[in-house]
Amino acid sequence: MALEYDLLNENVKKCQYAVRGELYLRASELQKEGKKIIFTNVGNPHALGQKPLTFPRQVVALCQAPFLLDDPNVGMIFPADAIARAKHYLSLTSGGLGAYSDSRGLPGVRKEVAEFIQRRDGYPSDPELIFLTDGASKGVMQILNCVIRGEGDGILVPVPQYPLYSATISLLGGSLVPYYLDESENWGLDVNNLRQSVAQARSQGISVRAMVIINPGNPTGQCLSEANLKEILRFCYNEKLVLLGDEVYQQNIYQDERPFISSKKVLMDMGSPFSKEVQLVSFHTVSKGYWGECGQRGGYFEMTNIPPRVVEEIYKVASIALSPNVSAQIFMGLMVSPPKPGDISYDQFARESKGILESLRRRAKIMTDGFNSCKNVVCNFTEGAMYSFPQIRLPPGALQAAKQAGKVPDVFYCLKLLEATGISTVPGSGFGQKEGVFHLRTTILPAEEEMPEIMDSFKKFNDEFMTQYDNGFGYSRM
Ligand code: DCS
Repeated sequence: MALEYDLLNENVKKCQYAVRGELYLRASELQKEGKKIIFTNVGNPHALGQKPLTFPRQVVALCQAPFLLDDPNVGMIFPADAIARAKHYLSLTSGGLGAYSDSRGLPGVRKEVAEFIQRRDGYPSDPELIFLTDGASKGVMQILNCVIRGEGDGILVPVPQYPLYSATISLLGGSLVPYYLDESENWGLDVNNLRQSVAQARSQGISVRAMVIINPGNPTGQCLSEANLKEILRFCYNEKLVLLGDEVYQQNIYQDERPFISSKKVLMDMGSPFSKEVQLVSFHTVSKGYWGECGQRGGYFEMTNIPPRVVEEIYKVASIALSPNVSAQIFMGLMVSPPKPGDISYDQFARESKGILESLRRRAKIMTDGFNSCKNVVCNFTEGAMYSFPQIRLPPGALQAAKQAGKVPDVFYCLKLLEATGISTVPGSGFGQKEGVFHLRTTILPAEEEMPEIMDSFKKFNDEFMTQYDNGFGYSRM
C-alpha cells in the first residue's frame, strides 16, 4: 500500500507546524476532559469572541442567498448600501457564489484590490499582477513552489519566524537559510546578519533565491522602519533575491512612531534602478486586521517586476486548483473598499472597527506589562501584529527537569503552564530562537475583560515555577 508511513514522501514527515503541534493537541485533549482552555496558540480572533463586522457579513449573506434580494421586505433587514454592494458583487461573478471564478480571482475584485494599493502607496497597481488566494497561506505556498527547484535553493527566513515558511520550504524540499532578528534591539533586522547568512549558505553550495520578511512581525511583533526596508530592498537588489513581503498584519499597529509602510511603496520611492528591477511579491489577507475573518480563507498577492512569462506560469499552476473561494474574494473586495463617510453603514462600520483596534492596542500593553512583571520573564512591546513573545529565563533546575521528562525546555514550561492554568501557548522553539534562549508565544486576542485574570493566573504559575526550579546557579539568558 502506498500510504504506509514508511513509504510517505520524506518531506511530509520532516515538515513541522508548531502552531498546531504538541501543545495544541494536549490542550484539545484537556478540553475534551472538561478543562477550560484559553486558546492563545492561534491568531484566530473570532474563536476568542471577536464579533464579525456587520456590513461585510450583510453583503456576503445577501450574495449567498440572492433570493432575499427579491423579497419585498429585504430593505427592513438590510441597509440599502449593503443591498447595492451585494448586487455589485453578484454582477462581478459569472453565476453567483456557486460558480468557479477565474483562477486568479474575479477581475472586478482584483481591480478593487489594485485601487486600494494605489490609494495606500500612491503608486499605480496593475490588477493583472494581483492574484486572489484562499488566505495568504496559499499564496505563499504558490510562490515558494515556483521558486524552489530542490535543496540547492535557499530561502532567507527570519528567526523567529511564522512556521508556514519553514514547513512549506521543508515540504517543497528547499533549504531554509535563517537570519536572526535581534531581541535586544526590539527584534530589529540587521543587514550585516543577512550578509553573513547568505555567505554561510553559499559556502555550503546553496543558491539563495528569495528573502522573506514578516512586517509587522509574527511572532515578534516589531514594525520595520522605512530605513530598514530600504536596506533590505537594496540588499535584495544586490543579491538578486525576490523579496516575499508578508504584510498580513498591516492594519494591526499599536504605536505611533512606526506606522505600517509597505515594501511596495518603499521600493517605488527608491526609484530606478531599484523600482524597475527588484522583484517583490506582497501578501495580504482577510484573516487579520480588525476583520479577523480567518475561516473565510481570503487573501491576495501582488507581484512587482515579475516577468510576464513567469506570471503566466504562476497562473497556470493556480488554475490546477480551479478557483479561490468566491465568497472569500468578496470579503477581500469589501476589506479593500469598506463603507465611506456618508454611506449609510459608515458610522457603524467605523465604530466597530475602531473599537476592535483600540481594544487590541490596550490588550498589547496589558500583556507586555503583565509579562514584564513576572519573575525571569522579559518581553519586548508588541508594536504590531497579534502576538506577545516573552523570553522565559529558565533556571538550570528547570532545564534538568525538562531533560528528565524528555522534553525541549520551552515545551516543558508551556505544558506545565497549560496543565496549571489552561492557557494554551506555543513554545518558542516552534518559531526558531537562538540556542539556549527560550520563549513562548501567546496571542493578544483573549477578551479584554478576561485579560487581567489571565495575566494574574500566568504570573502565579510562572513565579511558583521559577521558585520551584530556582536552585541559585544562574539562568538561561539572551
Ligand atoms: N502570514 C503570517 C505572518 C501569519 O501569521 C499568518 C497566519 C498567515 C500568513 C496566513 O494567514 P491566512 O492564510 O489565514 O491568510 N497566522 C497564523 C498564526 O500564527 N496564528 O494563527 C494563524
